[in-house]
Amino acid sequence: MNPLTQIDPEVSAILADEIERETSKLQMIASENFSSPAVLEAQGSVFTNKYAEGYPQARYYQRCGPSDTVEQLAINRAQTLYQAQHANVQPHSGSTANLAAYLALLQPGEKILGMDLAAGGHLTHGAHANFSGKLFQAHAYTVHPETHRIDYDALRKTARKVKPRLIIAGASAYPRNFDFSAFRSICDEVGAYLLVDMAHFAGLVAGGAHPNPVDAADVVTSTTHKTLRGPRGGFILCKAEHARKINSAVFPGVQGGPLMHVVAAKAVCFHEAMQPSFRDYARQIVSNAQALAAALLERKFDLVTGGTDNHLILVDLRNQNMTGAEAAARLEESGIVANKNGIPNDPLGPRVTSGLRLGVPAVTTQGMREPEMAWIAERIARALRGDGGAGELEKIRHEVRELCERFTGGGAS
Ligand code: DSN
Repeated sequence: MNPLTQIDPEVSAILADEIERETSKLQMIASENFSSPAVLEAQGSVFTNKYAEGYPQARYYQRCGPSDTVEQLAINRAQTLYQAQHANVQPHSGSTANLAAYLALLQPGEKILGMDLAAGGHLTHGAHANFSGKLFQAHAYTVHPETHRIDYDALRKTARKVKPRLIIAGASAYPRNFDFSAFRSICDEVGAYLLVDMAHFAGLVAGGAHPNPVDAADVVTSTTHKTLRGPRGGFILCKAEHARKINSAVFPGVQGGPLMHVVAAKAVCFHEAMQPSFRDYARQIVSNAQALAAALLERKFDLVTGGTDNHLILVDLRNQNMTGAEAAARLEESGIVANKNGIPNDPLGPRVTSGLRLGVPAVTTQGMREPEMAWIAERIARALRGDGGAGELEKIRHEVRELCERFTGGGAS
């Protein structure tokens, strides 16, 4: 008997419900994935019990031998995987990684320049409601009004005018690659640090399917649970000259004790990402996203930037007479889980939106390939274009369940 079923049947039943949902619906939220049983085992391990404030060989608690070994292993693996001079694997999340990076490089009140939230940027890149917009003078760059790609000439002009101390490259809903050398040259011209937040595409970088930002950037921040397919958490890579400042900004600057069970799971995730099969996985993510984009374009959907270079697609729903909120609800009813998302210059607010963000990291982990992407595009078209009647959505939901039963490569089972 699983002790949880005896000790807390209520939570046990909720977990069973989550497993059922993860395995019977298509998980197409771009920032989600299925981590492996090995990652889940390390994350659910006895390291949950241990306090290890400090860093390997320099702890504030006794009996940290295994903690030192596992953290050093995670550090070494992260450095090797990304060819980085220094790694800090303690940030609890991408947000705390960004907070620590800012506090390491900047004084409160200094200027930062990040991608506008409304153009696909992230809250921690200077949104007014976030610490990044409250602690720093936040300025934003946006995308070209027609191509919806980053306009590097416009970015250079904005940087010359604003004179930020830090420029951030990275986003939550940008379907194209970043030109890191263009960012570096703009930073050099205006005397700014370059921070690359690779949270979304860290797995693609690890698998060689996206340019590596480590050389161009002063600091790279990331999460481990998106395309990288590890536990929920963050990490930071940087040049050796910033190592001390980054370490002391993470601990004791932003956090207390590291989550050693998550650090152990990060070590496993970096190990998995070093395997040759992970290169195939990363390449397949991009091929799947491009196949899904092509199939949606064939069905007359408008895609922001006209397609994708990475793991995600942003559908502009304005020609479908449907909001992002309606589309996401209809899709969930059909067994396809995605999220509403603002599009550049969205006329609707963030609770409604005119866009739908679709990601393929999780379905690629399950083993789906290009034919399944065309299959999914057809169901998306049926779900969004039909009359939305419960009968049609239920029919699609059954078809989706049958598809999911054939692809059980996910980590949840
Ligand atoms: N909330 C994440 C996403 O869905 O993109 C980013 O942190």
